[in-house]
Amino acid sequence: MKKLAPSELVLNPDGSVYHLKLKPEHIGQKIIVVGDPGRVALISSYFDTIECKISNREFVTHTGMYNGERVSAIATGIGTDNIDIVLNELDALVNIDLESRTVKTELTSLEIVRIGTCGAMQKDLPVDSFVMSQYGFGMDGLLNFYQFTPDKEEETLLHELMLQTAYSPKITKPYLVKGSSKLIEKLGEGIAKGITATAPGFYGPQGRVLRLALNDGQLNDKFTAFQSEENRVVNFEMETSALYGLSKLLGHEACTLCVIVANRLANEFSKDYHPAMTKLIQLVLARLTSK
Ligand code: R1P
Ligand code: URA
Repeated sequence: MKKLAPSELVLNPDGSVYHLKLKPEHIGQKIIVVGDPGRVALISSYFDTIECKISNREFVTHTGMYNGERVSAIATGIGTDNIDIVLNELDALVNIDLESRTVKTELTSLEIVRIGTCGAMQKDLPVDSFVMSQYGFGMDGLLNFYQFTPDKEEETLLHELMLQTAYSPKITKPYLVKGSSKLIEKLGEGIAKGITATAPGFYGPQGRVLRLALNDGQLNDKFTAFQSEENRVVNFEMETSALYGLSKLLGHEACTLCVIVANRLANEFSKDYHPAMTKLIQLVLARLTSK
């Protein structure tokens, strides 16, 4: 069996994984990931008991019990580059024997739910309401570094999106990945759903013009107008495509739910999204741990 070199699987002197600073015993099988490190303490404030709090850089982890289940809340920081680190290190914690540095023969599948904030791309999705990502449309390019073969449904929807938006190769080579059907069904009742456009930035990549002109200033309008059967683009954020892509490749279940903090069509930003975030956290914890 191939032994992973210290330069490839990087461990700290205490045996923890390099960036997350976690050991296998520090995480549960149910994981909630958030961009904002401050959101982790809000999540763990609802745990029945807290077992450990570990942090390094922006990667803050609290693990505890909720409704009889072991749950970890982990901050990823912003962006798909950080998702590459978090997903690979989480997978190493469960699927690589860190002592022998070899991949285990029996693999573990994690349930990973992202609770984020986002900007809505449809008029009927108001600020402070919730939206779930059925698909992640990646404009970030991360998955292009890995061998990924989309299934027929993903391939068809990607083709349709690129066609209807006349997506320019000058921007990036996009990809599209479906979220976990199992988690979407378990967590999604009564929540608006659709395609999430994951951008490699908050400003230009999401069509925001402060002082710089864009290569395609019409892209947001084309996302809003896109329609394919019942599918439409519902929101912009910055992590879901990579989370879905890497989870699918590594054999984990993943889905994203967000509080809408901006409605780009109404030119509106939430006056205070924290009450809505608190509600979403409670809803996800209850549904994720329901038997
Ligand atoms: C941008 O403000 C950040 O907020 C969103 C985006 O995906 C990006 O990370 O999510 P989080 O609130 O989870 O960070
Ligand atoms: N997060 C984003 O990435 N975009 C928004 O518009 C709001 C939150």
